[in-house]
Amino acid sequence: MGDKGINRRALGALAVGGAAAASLSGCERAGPTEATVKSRQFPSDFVWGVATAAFQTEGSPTADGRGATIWDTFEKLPGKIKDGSNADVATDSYRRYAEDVDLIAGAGLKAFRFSMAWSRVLPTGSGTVNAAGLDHYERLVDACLAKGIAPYATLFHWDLPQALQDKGGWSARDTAKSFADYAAAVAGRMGDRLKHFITLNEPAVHTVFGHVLGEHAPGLKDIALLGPTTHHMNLGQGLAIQALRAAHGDLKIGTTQALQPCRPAGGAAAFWNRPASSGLDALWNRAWLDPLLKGTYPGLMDDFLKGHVRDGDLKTVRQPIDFLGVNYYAPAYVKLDLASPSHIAPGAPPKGAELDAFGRQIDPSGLAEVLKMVRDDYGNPPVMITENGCSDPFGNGPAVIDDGFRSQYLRRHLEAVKSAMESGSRIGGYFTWTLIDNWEWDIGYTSKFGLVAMDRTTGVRTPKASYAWFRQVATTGTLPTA
Ligand code: IFM
Repeated sequence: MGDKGINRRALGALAVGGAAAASLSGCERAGPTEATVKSRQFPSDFVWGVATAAFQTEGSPTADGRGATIWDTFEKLPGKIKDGSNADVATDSYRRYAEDVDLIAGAGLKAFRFSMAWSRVLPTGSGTVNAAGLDHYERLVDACLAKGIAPYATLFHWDLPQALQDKGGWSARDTAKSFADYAAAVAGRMGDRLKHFITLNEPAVHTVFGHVLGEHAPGLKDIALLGPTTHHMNLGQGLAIQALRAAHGDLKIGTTQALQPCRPAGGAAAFWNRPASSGLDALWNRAWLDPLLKGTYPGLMDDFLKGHVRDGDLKTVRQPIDFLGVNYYAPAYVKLDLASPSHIAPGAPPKGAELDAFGRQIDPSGLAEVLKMVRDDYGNPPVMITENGCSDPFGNGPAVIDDGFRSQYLRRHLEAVKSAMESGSRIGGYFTWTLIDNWEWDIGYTSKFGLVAMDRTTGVRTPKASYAWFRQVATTGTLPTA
């Protein structure tokens, strides 16, 4: 590893080491993970909601002139999706959106975070707007408003139009401009009613898993794409925020980042793992937060970004936002690996750690840690928790309806949220992931995160125990003790 801590070679090795991560054992013991709260009562204006994404739920991939996306292409490649499935039906929410909205209202929730499929609005990513695609989202927005639910629309949740990918995707600078045009088309049509926008969802995941590891669409494995993809997504976000504000001055605009504390495997004593964890922190967390909130990139990214950042870009990227969306599931562990050329690789959670279905540590203290980072390192911006939740154990079996484990996961993470608020974090809401068991990207239907189960033959929806639990929390604003 060079003196910059992480470089192209280093990240390449991290990618290679990814698959082996689960089998490596940590050498420190799991520490305490729970937060303590002074009061279990959330403020009366705290926003309770649920989050979904277009590709994972809508189905109807060619309806009303929708163009192909990179996930339509990727899911059909042999061996890419764990259960060989595709999202052609998913939760059928393009057609059954009104039922979904009824379920959200039935849970007493006042906000719905969904994403729009760029290729429904602009089938080839740029150029002519498809009015029929916008009609669908207008119907969805109106259905929410009619039930007193605030719609929060994410503009990009990984389903890039294939036509743009054919021209280089996010590694091409022009995609940033097309993204702003798409944002303007949406706001121009419905910004009079749709007041909450989220520009990007978890761009770090899309960049690393889609362009470096090849495990997500577009399925590329090229470390040289890390810099341009990161920068053009940041640039596109800046241009889109400008376009949204130009369309309607009263919009509330945020971005959603997958924040993870990056911890050296083996704990603080394993000081040799620290440069690796700082490197991951730079490209995973700070390459998105720093340019947006400070107008700079972390120095550890210099090697990747060389030649891609033009004069004036960082001014465009640094736009005022109304809230920072934080998605949190688990901390990341990183270790020095002398067997790899770069000496870095993913590490394992500490021994004895409680693990989720993905083999990651269930650790609410990681959420507290990223919220503290946002508070202390980034000027304490308003935050919305835009995703948090857990999956059933993986498999093709039926969903677990009596899912007390999910309510416990949510309760423990909500305690971390409340505790952070008591320490000064400006957190305005919490969206759980997700409403209905849906299509979980490269692992298909084997993972189930929903408050509601779905029969994939009939489409019939069955609320789980966690649905009633979350309703109780959302309608009273009070966290139960167990
Ligand atoms: O399903 C995903 C979502 O699309 C992005 N955030 C994490 C979720 C669970 O893995």
